[in-house]
Amino acid sequence: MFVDEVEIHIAAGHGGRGAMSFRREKFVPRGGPNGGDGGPGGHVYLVANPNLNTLLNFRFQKEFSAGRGAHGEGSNRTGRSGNDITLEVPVGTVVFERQGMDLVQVADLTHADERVLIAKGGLGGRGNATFATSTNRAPRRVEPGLPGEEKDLRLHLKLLADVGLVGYPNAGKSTLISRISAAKPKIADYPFTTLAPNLGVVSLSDHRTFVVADVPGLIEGAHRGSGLGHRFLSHLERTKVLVHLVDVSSASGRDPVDDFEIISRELALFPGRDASGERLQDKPLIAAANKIDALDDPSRLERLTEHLRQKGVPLYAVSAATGDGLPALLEAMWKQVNARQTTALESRTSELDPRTSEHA
Ligand SMILES: Nc1nc2c(ncn2[C@@H]2O[C@H](COP(=O)(O)OP(=O)(O)OP(=O)(O)O)[C@@H](O)[C@H]2O)c(=O)[nH]1
Ligand SMILES: [Mg+2]
Repeated sequence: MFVDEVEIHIAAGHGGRGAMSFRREKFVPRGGPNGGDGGPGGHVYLVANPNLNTLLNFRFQKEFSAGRGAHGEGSNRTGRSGNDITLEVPVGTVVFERQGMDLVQVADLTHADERVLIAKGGLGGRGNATFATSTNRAPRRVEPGLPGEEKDLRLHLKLLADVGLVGYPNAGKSTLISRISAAKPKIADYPFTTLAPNLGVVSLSDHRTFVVADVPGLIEGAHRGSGLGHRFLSHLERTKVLVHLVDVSSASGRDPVDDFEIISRELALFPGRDASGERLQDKPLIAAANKIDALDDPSRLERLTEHLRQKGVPLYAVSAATGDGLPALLEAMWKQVNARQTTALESRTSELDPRTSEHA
């Protein structure tokens, strides 16, 4: 089951108390203080596991605590440290912390095996040995351990893909991803076959690879919650390019130009933005006229071609079923993905390079 939003409570461990103790040895009448420090409490970590693709586990368990630090002991023994705990989340998990009425983003795990310290354990208290001075050789002072951090977190999985496939249900999105990658999503001749996003890796010649996401189909009124609504579009927020699949066979019973316009409107009404403030409708768009193997009425494709020419949207005629036209579509996807990778890299290097700074 695909779960992309959960709320959990985490608690790091309390530090142990410092010990009050005095040396007791035969024939030594008044031994000095030897109470050790309390051990520190365990931390809570999050780590991105590339083999996970859902937050499902957090449906069943929502409370997590790291171990307490043990109390200090005599003979200057420091208490044992509390055990750390590490919670595994899928790559693409964004972490928010509830702070009063606000949710504040505190982490974004975008790389495999990325690890963040999310709640710190409390320090152990000092034992009485630490407080001995030349004037107070028998201190009776110890410190309690400090509490560990506790947090209410909301985990939101936003898949990381380069290309997002959008379109009406039944347009052939899952067929396409199964054809161009190793993904094996369910494919069937009825709407809303796909109920959760699928990711697939596309490999082209010369070690060129990119990740494609297939999300459940959209219908008119998705922004008001019709069909599966906008719910899964947040998984496209971080894509670089959108590919809009339009069924041009007559079997859809709809007009391809209307389909294109209706879905484009729904995309424009999606309020989500990526980290740079970009909305779905601002992303580069490629259109694909699908099912040309079943194109019984060529005028349907001609009208769509003319409509998109006027709008300046590139269109590729393909058949996800037979593979016709797919090499050109994949090259077009790669070109856009690569162009945006380069721009992202350039802007990052110019931030770092003092020569390109305005103040230089
Ligand atoms: N003739 C033909 N049929 C296709 C083609 N692509 C997909 N289909 C058929 O169209 C139907 C729907 O395909 P899917 O890939 O499940 O469509 P989808 O867009 O993923 O649909 P949802 O998951 O419901 O949004 C299936 O019966 C496919 O076999 C194509 O290029 N030609
Ligand atoms: Mg599907």
